[in-house]
Amino acid sequence: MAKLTTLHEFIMDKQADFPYASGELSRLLSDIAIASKVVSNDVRRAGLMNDILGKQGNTNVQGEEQQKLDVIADKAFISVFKTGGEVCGIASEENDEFMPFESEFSQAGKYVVLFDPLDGSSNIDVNVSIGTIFSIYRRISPKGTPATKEDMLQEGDKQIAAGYVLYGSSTMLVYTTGKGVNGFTLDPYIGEFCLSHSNMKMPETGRTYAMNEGNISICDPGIKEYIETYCQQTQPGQPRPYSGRYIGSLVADFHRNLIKGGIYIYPSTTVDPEGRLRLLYECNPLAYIAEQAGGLATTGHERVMGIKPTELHERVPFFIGSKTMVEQAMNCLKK
Ligand code: AFP
Repeated sequence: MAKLTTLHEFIMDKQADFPYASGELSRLLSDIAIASKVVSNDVRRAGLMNDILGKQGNTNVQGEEQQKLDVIADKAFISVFKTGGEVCGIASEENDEFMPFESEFSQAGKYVVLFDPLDGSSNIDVNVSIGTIFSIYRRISPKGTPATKEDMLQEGDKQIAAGYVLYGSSTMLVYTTGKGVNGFTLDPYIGEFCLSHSNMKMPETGRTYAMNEGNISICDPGIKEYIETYCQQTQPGQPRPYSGRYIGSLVADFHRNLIKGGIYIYPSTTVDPEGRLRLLYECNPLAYIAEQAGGLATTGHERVMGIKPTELHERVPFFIGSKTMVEQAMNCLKK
């Protein structure tokens, strides 16, 4: 068997791509891998442990009911960020406010991390794939001071790195630092993420669409037109219409589309005029990965990563996936 490249080895090799790198980003990525192994272990045992599975008993700032695993994952990631020394503050989908770290040690860190500790939490109790999504920015505030809200509210274009961990049939970590996208599968025998998907490219088009079609009557008519015209009718030269696949965990739907080609749509609706997905914790990091892999991510009208955020928990309509499919959907909206 050929020798596997571990995530740690890969990160160290890639550090040479950034001539002035101090190693902090490399250490931060390694810390993320450690936290995700902890969360992966909890996810794998969830069905056996009453203290892991089920509702936490409170709602988060989005008004959504928190699951115990949401909180466990949130704490696991915050703990590695607080003790690593590279991060001066974080913002998480599970917390109302951003969290500047208090210690001098952390305030010397040059990065902030924004993350969704467990995306797709309504799938936890039914053993369906869920994931963690993260986004790393260089702080704007001076080193040695507490992190500020401005550090958190940066355009997606300013991301230094982004990625996700998918707790699926295997656990995978996929990330980019702006030089392509690479995926690592957790080998449970040795407890290491190993390179399994190098230089990932999203096919220019695909045959799968993911959308909560229960919302179709409360969307812009352009969405209905896109779904009916492009997805549900057999296209010239094709044997049948596209396949509809909606997991309800964005990270899992995105991962499938990244590998096989496809589109994920969460548009604005009359109930959620801004859409449902969070710009900072879900859309920007996946948009960075999509673009790095040759795909597109828009609100239906503009590039997601060009938006200047104004609020921590801001939502945007989201169209992400294979370039041609996203462009076709946007053309239908224009009409
Ligand atoms: P949760 O993490 O709160 O379950 O949200 C999941 C999510 O942000 C995204 O991962 C899903 O695709 C989408 O929301 C599901 O939303 P609907 O239930 O409205 O289809």
